[in-house]
Amino acid sequence: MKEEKIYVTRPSLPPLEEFIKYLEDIWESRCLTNQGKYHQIFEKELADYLGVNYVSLFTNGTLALITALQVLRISGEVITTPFSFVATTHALKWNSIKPVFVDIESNYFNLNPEKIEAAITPKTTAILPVHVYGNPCDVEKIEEIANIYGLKVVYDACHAFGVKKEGKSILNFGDLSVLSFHATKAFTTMEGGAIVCHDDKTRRRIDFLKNFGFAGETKVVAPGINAKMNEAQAALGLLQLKYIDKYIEQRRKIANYYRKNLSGIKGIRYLQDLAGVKHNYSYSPILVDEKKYGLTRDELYENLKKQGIYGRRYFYPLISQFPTYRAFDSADPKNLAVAEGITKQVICLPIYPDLAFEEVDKIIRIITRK
Ligand code: T4K
Repeated sequence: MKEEKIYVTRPSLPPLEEFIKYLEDIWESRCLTNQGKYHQIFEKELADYLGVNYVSLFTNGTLALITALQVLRISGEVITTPFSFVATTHALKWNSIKPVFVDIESNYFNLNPEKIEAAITPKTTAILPVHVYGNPCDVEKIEEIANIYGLKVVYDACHAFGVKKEGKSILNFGDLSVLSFHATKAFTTMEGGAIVCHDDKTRRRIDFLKNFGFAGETKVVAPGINAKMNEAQAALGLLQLKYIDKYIEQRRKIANYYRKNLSGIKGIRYLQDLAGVKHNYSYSPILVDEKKYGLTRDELYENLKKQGIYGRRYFYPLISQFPTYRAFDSADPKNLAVAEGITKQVICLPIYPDLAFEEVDKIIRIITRK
């Protein structure tokens, strides 16, 4: 039994020799960035893999989110969730957009569509939901509301790489979806991200905006930013596509093992897979019901830590509790009762393809106190 620390995640990487071949080619060509060969090939192959029309690669998910809002000229107020990583709301702030927090539902912790309409004002221009832990939002209901009120929908799909619903990529819903390929994600290019869109006109606008607004050697059409993925990362992404199915399959086995062994433990809830959904098992959240389990979430979190298990309380505190946002009316805990409850109960357990089952057993033993 290894006695090393076990973290919430650990990146999956292809054999180094395979990556070195790509690096040699990049060195030789001296083409390092600005939509080079690997950038172009990876964009195409990634779109095919994901089952979407167009992918535009980015430096990271945060810049992709900020740019996605620019692409659609979103302004005023945007309805979003407090139960996410801070980057979701920061992307609004960087566009001088006011976030309006709406509560989540208690099954999969995504934005509750039933609560959206009450938060719409004349200033609302869009909805920014998050497929939290890769579990799909109620995309049909969100689309219905967006259509009635003439709102745009940008999905923060940073956790939802490869997720499908009834065989169709979840990234095909909404106007745009944003991915992250950060080191902590199921699919990684070290840092990285992408915007997924449905038509070529939009893709071109995205490409202008991520390259300073250039639409030709001397033509600048918008105050764009520099958010291009470099060739080494694109090559890594290309290579990762060969292995991603294997990675996700291994994650699935670990998730099922946790679920089987934690079922029946009073006060511990492990999420069920959704019917008709191909999950990516990028996170492994449990909810700790203090009264039934006999320990608080934080006590269990500390117990795990004492034994070298570094789970994470994603997402605690809620975004709405950070100083930048807590003064907004919509950040009032009374408005966000479900999110306020879940944020105090959740721990994401370690899950990654290289996690050994003996390590998973150790985690289960600590939780079940056996
Ligand atoms: N929207 C959502 C919903 C997101 O979750 C995120 C990012 C974004 C937008 C923005 O996308 P990016 O701009 O990041 O592409 C991490 C990540 O930094 C962040 O990408 C991620 N979400 C968030 C949920 O988690 P931290 O501060 O918890 O990461 P850190 O460095 O503590 O890493 C966690 C564990 O992972 C470490 O204890 C060990 C392991 N690890 C980490 C890194 C960076 C490794 O083994 N190797 C590594 O290189 O934020």
